[in-house]
Amino acid sequence: MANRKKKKIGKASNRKTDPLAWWREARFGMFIHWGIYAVAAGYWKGQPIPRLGEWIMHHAKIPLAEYARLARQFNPVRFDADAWASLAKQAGMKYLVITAKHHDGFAMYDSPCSTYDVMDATPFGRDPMQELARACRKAGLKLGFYYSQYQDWADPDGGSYAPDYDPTKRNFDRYFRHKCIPQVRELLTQYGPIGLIWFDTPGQMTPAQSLELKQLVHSLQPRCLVSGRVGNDVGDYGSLGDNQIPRGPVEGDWETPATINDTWGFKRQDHHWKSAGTLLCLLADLASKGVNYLLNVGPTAQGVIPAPSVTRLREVGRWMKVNGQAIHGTAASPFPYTHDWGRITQKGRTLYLMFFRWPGGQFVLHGLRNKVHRAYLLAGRRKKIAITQTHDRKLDRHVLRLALPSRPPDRKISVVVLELAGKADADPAPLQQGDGAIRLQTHLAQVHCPDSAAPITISRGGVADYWVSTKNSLSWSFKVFEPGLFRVEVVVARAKDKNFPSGYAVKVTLGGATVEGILADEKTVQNAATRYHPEAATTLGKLRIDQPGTHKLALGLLKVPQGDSTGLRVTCVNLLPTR
Ligand code: FHN
Repeated sequence: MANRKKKKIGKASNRKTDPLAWWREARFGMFIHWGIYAVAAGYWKGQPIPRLGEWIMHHAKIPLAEYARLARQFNPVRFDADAWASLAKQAGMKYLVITAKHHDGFAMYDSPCSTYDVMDATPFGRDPMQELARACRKAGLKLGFYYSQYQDWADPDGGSYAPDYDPTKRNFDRYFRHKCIPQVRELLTQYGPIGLIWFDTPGQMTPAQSLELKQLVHSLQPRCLVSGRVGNDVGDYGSLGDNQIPRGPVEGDWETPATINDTWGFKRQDHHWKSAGTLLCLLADLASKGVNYLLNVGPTAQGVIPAPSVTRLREVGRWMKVNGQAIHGTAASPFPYTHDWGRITQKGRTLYLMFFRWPGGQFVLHGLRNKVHRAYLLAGRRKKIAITQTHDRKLDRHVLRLALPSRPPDRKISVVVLELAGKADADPAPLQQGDGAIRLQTHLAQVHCPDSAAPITISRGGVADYWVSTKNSLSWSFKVFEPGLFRVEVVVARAKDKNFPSGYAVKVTLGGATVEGILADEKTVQNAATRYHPEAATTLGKLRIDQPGTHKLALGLLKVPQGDSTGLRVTCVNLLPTR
């Protein structure tokens, strides 16, 4: 994940002067991973090769000369640039980013500085990037090129993530000057205006090299954006991790690249397609946090986007046709936390409530301080919804009640539009929600680190990272409206390629009472966001809150299992009403 400087969220973009304006408005784009790896399609010498399709050369340890022979079989006669652009458009996507060169080093366009490209090495004889550039212009989509600037497995000096890669035996700068820079120049001079260059995996590039690339792009096309993965914090916008869903709003301009099944490049054996409903939840979730969704398809070696991707994108498009205004041009939710029933975006004086689960009947939203002039459903006949608003001064409790129809107007995500008297103003404190639950997310916690040698850091994704000291703790202040007995649940995230942390003992203190216990993966959290970043919840016990008002909860660490260096990765503490 690339870091970058923080910028203000929800900033007004001036379309003419701000090169990021179109990108912020877009919110949704199509990623395309297409290369000669699609010929192998996840198999090598008859054997299925695990993990990502576009990494087959690396994972199956294929010698370059053998891998290069795939090019001779690459003849995508069914490739139709207009059909791809029109599918992206139908899905409600506003930009398209395609792999011009991935880590395998093979250029999917006519590259004058290399013969390892689609024109010289394949029987195809057409430049797909030229055709896509034309198709995107016609369809009104921005076109971006993915370019692997560091990894190049075909160049003797290119970078690699292979365990035996020895930078002292290679001259990366020679590759950088003889291949990378000339190819980036080609991409920006051969295809007309380019929306962005999507660099990836900067590896061991120096700040000077990253900056040189960025300046090259801007010198050739001043309005072309440079993705954060150019490295060393110099990109025009940031890229979160692959398939990463942050827990709360992310400050600045960010995008999540994501897969529609599990691979990026086509794999015959990957049938793990996300449903259109899941894709829409992810789109709404990211938009509610101010993050763009760059959703990938992996076309076959014949040039066809797999049918399951097409079906799903068309379904997404049907929803976007009716509800797209809740996504395009929106900013993150005014609430700093997520709601259990769905997600919120805002635009001007309008709020969009996107319901993943339709509550039907009376729906209660806490903490909206504005007067709501009008509420209506986006789907169907934009039916008006009756509103009641109250404010309890003593508790500073703002309640909005909506009288919703019993049946959801949309089978996937139903959207309720709220027209407000002014710009949305939400109580920033964590609040007890309409369903009685209190969800205390880590990104809203106060961090206490008396042991400054091992501080807890909260990641941009909203996870407590490297929490290994029993002297340190987290706490939250929150408002309770309906006191009672609550079940205390602690949710933790699993670190990449690791098991759930086991053996961590924690303590929750609320008022004078405490509950403690050892965290286990007793209940995995199932939602659209946890597929690649699993979470598990442990119930520690029950605690009573007697009075309405502001309360404070502290989470302490009692014991760290021996030999664990990952630390406790807490994402949330839930107080769930119980008897
Ligand atoms: O290694 C690549 C991977 O193949 C794919 O291109 C993704 C897309 O974001 N980026 C890299 C890993 O983060």
